[in-house]
Amino acid sequence: MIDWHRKKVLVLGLGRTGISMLEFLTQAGADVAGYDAKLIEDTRQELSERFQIPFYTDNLNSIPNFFEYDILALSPGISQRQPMISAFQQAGGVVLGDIAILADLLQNTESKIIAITGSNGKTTTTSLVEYLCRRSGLDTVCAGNIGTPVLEAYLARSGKPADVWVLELSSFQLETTPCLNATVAAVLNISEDHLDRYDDLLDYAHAKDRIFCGNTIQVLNYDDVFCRAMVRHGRAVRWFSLQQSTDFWLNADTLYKNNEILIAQQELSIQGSHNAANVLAAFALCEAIGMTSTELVQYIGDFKGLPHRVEKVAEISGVTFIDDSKGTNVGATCAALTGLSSPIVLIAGGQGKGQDFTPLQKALQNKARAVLLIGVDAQEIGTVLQDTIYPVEYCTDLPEATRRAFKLAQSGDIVLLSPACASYDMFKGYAHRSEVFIRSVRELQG
Ligand code: UMA
Ligand code: ADP
Repeated sequence: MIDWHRKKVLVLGLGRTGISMLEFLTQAGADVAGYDAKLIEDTRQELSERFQIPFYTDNLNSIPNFFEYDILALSPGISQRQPMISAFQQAGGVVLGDIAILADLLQNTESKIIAITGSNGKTTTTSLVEYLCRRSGLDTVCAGNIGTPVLEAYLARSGKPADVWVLELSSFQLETTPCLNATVAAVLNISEDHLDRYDDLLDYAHAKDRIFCGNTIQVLNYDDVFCRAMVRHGRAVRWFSLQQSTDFWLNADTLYKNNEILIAQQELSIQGSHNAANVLAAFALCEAIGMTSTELVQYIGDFKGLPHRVEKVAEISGVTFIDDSKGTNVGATCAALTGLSSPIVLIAGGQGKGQDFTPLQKALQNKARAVLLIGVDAQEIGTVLQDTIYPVEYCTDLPEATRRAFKLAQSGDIVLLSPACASYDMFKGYAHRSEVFIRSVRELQG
């Protein structure tokens, strides 16, 4: 285990993850300092009172004796490819993140780790696994990209060991995790996301593949070419598929384990084939830590979906309004469109993160009544939807787009908010974007 006592550690980024690292590291006796590119005076004062350590802001190169730290502890929002950070590494310094610190704490303990990544379906699958573990009576901690930083969760237990840690991990978090040593881990799928941070799709897929470091059982999507390439020599692998007979698969609206029927898709409360894939992956993960298919099938029907993910929010004059604000990349929006059958007025746009929007053409074909675009990268989406037979219009904000969508929709249609983009150009986050959408829909009702 890492001996933190008197280690000189600089924590980079003072959001929720950074604060949890400060808390853990100061308690562990490290000699800590903190940095955030945007540290306002009030926050600095608050943090200084709480931690009594030095805090820095502005540029990394303004930090005194930067190269004399032993370790840089990075928040996920900060890329280790920033020149100062890669220079630090090249000079022999260690760079790691909160997941690496947790992995170190849990090694040689009895706790199992179930880790989940992928471009889409992470939060749903993580919540499914957490739910199934809890229902089967396991003392379960769920943390990571889903919202609670892992060290915040660790400290909250005051040293009490858990049976299982269920971790949702982003590519950002995996970049700074040399070896997780999970009991079992899944990569659900790989499609374009975060290309403003990675060189290309392969570079992004490599970051996700790090989840398998250690003697970890691999759960992989047989339908995804990137996942198929992630099989590691000598490892146990559990495949799931919506197309092929594999370990866990879907055939004629029924979920199977090899040749054994598990459950009919219609008995699941969560809709769409993408959610069937999430359930198959969750089953494979839970079985790998010893749960039986009988208990998994017994519990799964009661799992309700999560908000902001293809969630019906209202019906007005025969038009159904669906909130998929969590559809923050092209793959997610395509999955949402594929799962819905009525004519759709799609509201999309926001921060495009360098994605190729072309797959939307096919997903919208024979389905779109109209497309309404908002946000900084609206034009980029509009460009790939030129020459379509349905109208593509630009709106100044989400309330205007919602009103216009209702005008264009006919009875029986769906108005779908599934932006294929991040929200930060116009909103505080995807939940805020949902709020604005739902408020706009309520005004239409009024
Ligand atoms: N900052 C810098 N320099 C930079 C960038 C950021 O100093 O170059 C500072 C910011 O000023 C800010 C702080 O870093 O004060 C924010 O740190 P952070 O962006 O790492 O955010 P946290 O609050 O610690 O939240 C992070 C995850 N955020 C990101 O990965 C961007 C949360 O995932 C996660 O829930 C949380 O840790 C707990 O693990 C959010 C997310 O958007 C939901 N994830 C992406 C996704 O799902 O697509 C990957
Ligand atoms: P993540 O945490 O990876 O963003 P979520 O479970 O929050 O994933 O789902 C986000 C969106 O991605 C959903 O609104 C849905 O449109 C889409 N989605 C969910 N699961 C899948 C999947 N397995 N494959 C493709 N798209 C999916």
